[in-house]
Amino acid sequence: MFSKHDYWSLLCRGRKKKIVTLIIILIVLLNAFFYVSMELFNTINGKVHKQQWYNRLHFDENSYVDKSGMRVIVGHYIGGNTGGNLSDDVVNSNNYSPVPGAGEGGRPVQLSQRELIRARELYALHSYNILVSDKIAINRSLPDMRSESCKNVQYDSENLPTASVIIVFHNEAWSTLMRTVMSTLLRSPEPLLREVILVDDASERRYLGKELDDAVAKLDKVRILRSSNRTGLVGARLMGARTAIGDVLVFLDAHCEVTPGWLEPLLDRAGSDDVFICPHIDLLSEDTLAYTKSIDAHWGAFSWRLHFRWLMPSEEVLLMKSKDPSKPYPTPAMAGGLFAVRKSLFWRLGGYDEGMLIWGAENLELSWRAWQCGARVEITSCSRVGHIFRRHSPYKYPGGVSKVLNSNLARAATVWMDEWAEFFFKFNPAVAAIKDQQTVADRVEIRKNLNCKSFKWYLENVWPQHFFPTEDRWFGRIRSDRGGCIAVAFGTPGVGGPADGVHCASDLDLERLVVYTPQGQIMADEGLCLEQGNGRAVWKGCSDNKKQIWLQKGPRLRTTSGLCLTLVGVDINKKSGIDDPLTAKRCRDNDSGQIWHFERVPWR
Ligand code: LR7
Ligand code: MN
Repeated sequence: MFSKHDYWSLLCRGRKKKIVTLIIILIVLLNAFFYVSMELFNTINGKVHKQQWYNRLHFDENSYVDKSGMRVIVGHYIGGNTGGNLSDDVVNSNNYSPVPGAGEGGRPVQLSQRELIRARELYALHSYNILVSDKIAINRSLPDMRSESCKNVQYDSENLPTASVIIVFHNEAWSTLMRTVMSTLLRSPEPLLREVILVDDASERRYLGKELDDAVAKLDKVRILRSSNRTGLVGARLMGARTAIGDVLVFLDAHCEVTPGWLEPLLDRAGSDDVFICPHIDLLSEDTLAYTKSIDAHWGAFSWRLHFRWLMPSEEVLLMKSKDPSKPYPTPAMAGGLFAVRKSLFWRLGGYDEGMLIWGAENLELSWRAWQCGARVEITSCSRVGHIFRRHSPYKYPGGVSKVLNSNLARAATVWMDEWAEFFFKFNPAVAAIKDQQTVADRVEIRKNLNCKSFKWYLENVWPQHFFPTEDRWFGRIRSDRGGCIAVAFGTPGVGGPADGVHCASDLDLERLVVYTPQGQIMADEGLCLEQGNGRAVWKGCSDNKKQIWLQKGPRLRTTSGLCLTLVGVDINKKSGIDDPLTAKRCRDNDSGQIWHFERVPWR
């Protein structure tokens, strides 16, 4: 018999033996290396894949949350595709199947790799993760989101007005819609909730027909109205409002979840009959449906192109909030979907502009009308409602997105904005082109009959921090003697971006034009001001900061400490000054980078 050793000795001896052993060890090592790298590759690849999916869902150059968390920007809608390559059966069936515990307490729901792929295929249907929504019970629990000071407020519940909650929808997901309804039923004090009115804006999905009727029939206080033609959210809300029997109309989007104590602060304030009161809108993640607190200090306003924006509120409001966080505070504009108003006030001020189609601009119109005609728009942090914010519109816009949006914007601007309507039209030719097709005589009549104030009054009194041009603000292009202009570079993601010399472009290019205030602020669209940073100048949210003051001394712009705004020449061969950094430097006699030409552009 051979021992192990003999066997080896038979095969090879001496040096040969050593070489074979080495080769075997090498093969084993190589194998291990290969295995480890394959694993690594798979993990990384898996991660990249996941991240790409996530990024694709989130990326939208018109909307972002600032890194500092100070400012949330809500973009205009870009029409998504409505799930064109999904089968009829998939589009029309309700796949609600709650998994015990999923999403309870507002926690996120995570999917397996396989489910993620499916979720991605289905995403276009609703522009949120329907697979996740279908796993979460329609009566899931949510945490009490109120601050301590809000919890301590005692409401005179006996004497609060009653609510008609109006929820309009077009092709909404069953689980999301029902969760909006159930959360309302579960978290509204019984005597205060008169009814929940669902208004179906001509949905095409099968599960929103009889199946929904049957579900609603089992619920006390809930009824459903159906519009036979697609009227848009304004038409649908009006349809609901006309039949409402409660004292206060409370509007909600069809993908909301209300939290404990949400209704009382709204009814308490709406009772006063001169205010449109909005809840604090929290976020329901479109990917995981996690309930996430949104930034505490925000109010609603709009950009030069009339895109709705969340901005930092005024110092005054911040101070008021810090003194008493439970006190409702004013906002120049509302987001539009979630608010309460006494029914009598809603109708007295002219309801809604029925000429507004499908989606958009009705929130600005209503906000301007409220303020200019003697009412107010406010937000109460004590009423917390979650809303799924979608980055793309999942439904169709008959006539085309831009046509619909532009005509709504044209109507709102024409009726309420006075001189600033001319500003808006001048720089938005596509809107100007269709403005004369709008018949707004009845809306102008309402403005006259209610004796409403001017837009100038609105800007000066409701939103004095605004960044629009005015009679006493210079407007135009500030061009460096070296060639570049002072403007936010294209693609700079808003707040905190470094400031460079930018291509000057044409008179109609809003992105290249700035407001120069008598105080010395250089303001661009989106409320960005040129600020001297540490070393470089940056674009920052406009504020009272002294570093945002640039005083005009002849052709120079000087900081309060006497430095000169300079377009620094990095490359001496480059004459244009484009992409060169802006900064404040010691003033010099012969630096062309410190010489600025003010080219006025009429703003209307
Ligand atoms: O043709 C339509 N018919 C409808 O019934 C189009 C829409 N709708 C319904 C729709 O199903 C939904 O329930 O109207 C509701 C609002 O539509 P969304 O959810 O597509 O709008 P949004 O949430 O993106 O847009 C905001 O701005 C809109 C401007 O027209 C409306 O005012 C929305 O109500 C408003 N939503 C909010 O304010 C929620 C908070 C946003 C934030 C942050
Ligand atoms: Mn919505």
